Amino acid sequence: MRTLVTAALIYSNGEIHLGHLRSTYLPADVYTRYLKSSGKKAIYVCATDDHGTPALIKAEQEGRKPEEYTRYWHDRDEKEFRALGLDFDVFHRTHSPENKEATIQLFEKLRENGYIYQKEVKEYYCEHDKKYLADRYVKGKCPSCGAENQYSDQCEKCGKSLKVGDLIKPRCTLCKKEPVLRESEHYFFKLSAFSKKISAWFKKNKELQQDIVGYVKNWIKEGLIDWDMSRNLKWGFKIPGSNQVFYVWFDAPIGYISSTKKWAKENKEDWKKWWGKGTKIVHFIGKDIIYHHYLFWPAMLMGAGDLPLPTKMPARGFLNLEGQKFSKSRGNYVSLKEYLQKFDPDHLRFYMTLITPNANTDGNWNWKDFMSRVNSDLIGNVGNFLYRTTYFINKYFDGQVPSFKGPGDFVKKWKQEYRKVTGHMELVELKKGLEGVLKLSGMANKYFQDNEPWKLIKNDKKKAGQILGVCANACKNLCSLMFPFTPFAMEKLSKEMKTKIDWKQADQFNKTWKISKTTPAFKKIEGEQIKKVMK
Ligand code: B3M
Ligand code: ZN
Repeated sequence: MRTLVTAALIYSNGEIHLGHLRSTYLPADVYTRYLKSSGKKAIYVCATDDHGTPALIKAEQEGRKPEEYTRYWHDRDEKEFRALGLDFDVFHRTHSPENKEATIQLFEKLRENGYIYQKEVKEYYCEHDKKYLADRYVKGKCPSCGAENQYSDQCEKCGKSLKVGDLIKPRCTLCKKEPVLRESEHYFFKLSAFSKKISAWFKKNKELQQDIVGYVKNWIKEGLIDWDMSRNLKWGFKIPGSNQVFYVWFDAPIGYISSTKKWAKENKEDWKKWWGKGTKIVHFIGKDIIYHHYLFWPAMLMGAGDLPLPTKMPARGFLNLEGQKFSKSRGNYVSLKEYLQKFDPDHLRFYMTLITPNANTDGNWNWKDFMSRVNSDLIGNVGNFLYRTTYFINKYFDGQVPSFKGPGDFVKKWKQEYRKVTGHMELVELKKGLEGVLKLSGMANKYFQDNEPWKLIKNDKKKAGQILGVCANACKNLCSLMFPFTPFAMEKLSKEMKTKIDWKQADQFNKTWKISKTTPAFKKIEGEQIKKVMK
């Protein structure tokens, strides 16, 4: 069995902030690292989403070409993501030859299979700017929930996908004047033809997030509307035989496939195996793009006929900062770049996982809570145990892990909890998984504390060795179990301890070996650092 993990493709038109990481990029990485460290075949595929109007508008404002503008963000995003330890197997872009080819192929297939048709539609046109105004060139009030300042293709407040003419009091975002409606011929994808098939798939695939399936079913009940998938724009892939380009949401998910192709070519793999039988496809997404992933995307795949459907699509909610929405203009905002200049990537990964359940509820980043969880749970619990055990072995046993027997009880309890943790990880319950690992570390600390090896060392070195042998194995195991969450520290520690990261072996207590000097795995966060960032 193979697993292909993706995270929603990030728009290449601005900085990554902490909110992006919570719903998608970090959990996808933790999950893939878990799979790989368990010896499973898995890849983590991501890319930038380059088309669409925001990138074009911003590039125009800065007097740059959209190709070049989006490339800048692609390169910068990749660098910052990797600095957080996101270990993509490929980080490609949707504005690529591979994606162009895959998009046109899929479009042609859908057309052959009768799912594409052309229809006259009204389009916003600005008589002042002499321009057709696609999607984000127009803002107004959402007809569904009443939120002001929403773009014409989707309401960010209620998630509803909108069509031209839906917005109340539309405005051109360039000149703020009211646009007129003009007729123009667009391409449509027959989403309405897939209601039954998608419903049947929901029934069959129990691995999909059930609360979400529940309300997507309601959307289906309300009736699916065919999808306008072409635009009068100069940026995007040209539709064969037309002057229009594909709507960004058409070629974006195809980026999952084309990025896999790119990876396969460079790694001498067969991409079809990764998009075929025997592969589980897991898309991590934010709650604002459920419509696109639970409806558009499976319909596109079904319509093409020969591509596998997603197995899981974990969708998580947004992140608030100190109880308020992220907002650059209001200053309630932390970019990933700024975070990385001031703090440790592992600390973010640890805290973010703890505040992110496997659900589409929102979460909150609180700097004081961040400091206290890192200092007490990560360092006080895990770091402390790892360091004092290895320190003792170096000091009193010259780094040689003493041989030992048992102890049955402790190992039995460890194995039980370990099985639970593994079960959580399989179900993408990463927060529960990490909490379970913390429980294991707490158990190990208690074992150390209750047996007082620092006292034994003076008059019963053999017994002290017995305790420390168990603890050393617990360290080896914790190192594997913490690896998906805090990979930088665990990679360093596994080198110092001379152990291998291997999730499958992380319930085994049967090793003696020689370790070398260790350094504390984590560095404490100081109150001063937090004060500074809270301004
Ligand atoms: N770029 C929107 C988002 O990141 C979009 C995702 C595309 S996934 C194919 O929320
Ligand atoms: Zn205008």
